[in-house]
Amino acid sequence: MSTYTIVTGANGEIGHSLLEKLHAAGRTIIAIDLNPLHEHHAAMCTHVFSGHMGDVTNHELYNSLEQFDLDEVYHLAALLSTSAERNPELAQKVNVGGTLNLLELARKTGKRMQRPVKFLFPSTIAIYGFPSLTEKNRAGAVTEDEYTLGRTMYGINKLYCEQLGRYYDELYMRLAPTKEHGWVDFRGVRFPGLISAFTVPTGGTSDYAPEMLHAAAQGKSYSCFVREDAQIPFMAMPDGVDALMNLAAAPKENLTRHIYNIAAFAPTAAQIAGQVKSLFPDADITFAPDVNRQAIVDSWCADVNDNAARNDWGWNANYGFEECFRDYLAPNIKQRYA
Ligand code: AKB
Repeated sequence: MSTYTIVTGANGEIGHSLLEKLHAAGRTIIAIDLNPLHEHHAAMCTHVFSGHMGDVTNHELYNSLEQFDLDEVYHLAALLSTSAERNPELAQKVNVGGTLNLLELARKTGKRMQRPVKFLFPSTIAIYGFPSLTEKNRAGAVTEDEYTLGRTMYGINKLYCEQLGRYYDELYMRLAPTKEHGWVDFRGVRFPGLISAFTVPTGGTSDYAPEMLHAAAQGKSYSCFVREDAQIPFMAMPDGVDALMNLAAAPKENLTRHIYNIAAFAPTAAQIAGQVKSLFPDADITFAPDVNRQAIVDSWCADVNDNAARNDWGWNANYGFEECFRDYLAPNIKQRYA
């Protein structure tokens, strides 16, 4: 009998790349998303739940999912930082409620199968919160346990879900007479801003980097909503997807924590614009900071320390800043808009 890999948010920008890599790795995939998958991606999955049945807050969905034996859950569905700030109640419902529903599904399935279900959780640099730019710049690359005082609804949602995952893995219903914890093997990475050659994200605050690039590739002008000196970490999409899959494959006994920072490069917005212009010399990029979105970016860390991921499961990004633009973005994005 098959065992399945669930991907929620399968139609999102991480979802597309993850489906391709999981499919190439021979997984039997159940895709879940509010929006129907394009034929190309749907063909990689044995089951696709979309519309009302693709809503991670809909309990009917879980009645249908309980029949499947599961190896892994990649729970990508979420409202990103800008969308969550515009609708905090919906963010709580989707980001926290949806995660709780998926953790419950994983726990019940693990208990039924008598082996843990791996739960891969994309957390974020938005869980960090700096009260001032001076403090952010002084801190430099932060470790997982410093400055975890997120200042957005999204960051706070994700930080809570990191703790919820740890609770399900280590402590769930510790007063029960039977063993209820340990049926979920909870692992996650804190993603920086991700840059894909194929998709443009929606609803995030790190979106200025991919927006700038995709606008230039299409010959459109772009007005950047943060200052030229705004700095947060970024990563090429293939590295982000590899990070999730490599963490999933790591032997549990090597892991010293549930949530890991992962780093690749940490450019300023002006440096990103410089790289975009080196690919598209006619790019028309101007800077018109939006005070509120700028404040969100200023509250996030300038960079992360990823020593734990390097030591525990051999994390290492394939693409540095220049390689990302030269070897991954340039060839793929030119082809995409050709
Ligand atoms: C966002 O901008 O909200 C996300 C993130 C940094 O997690 N891309």
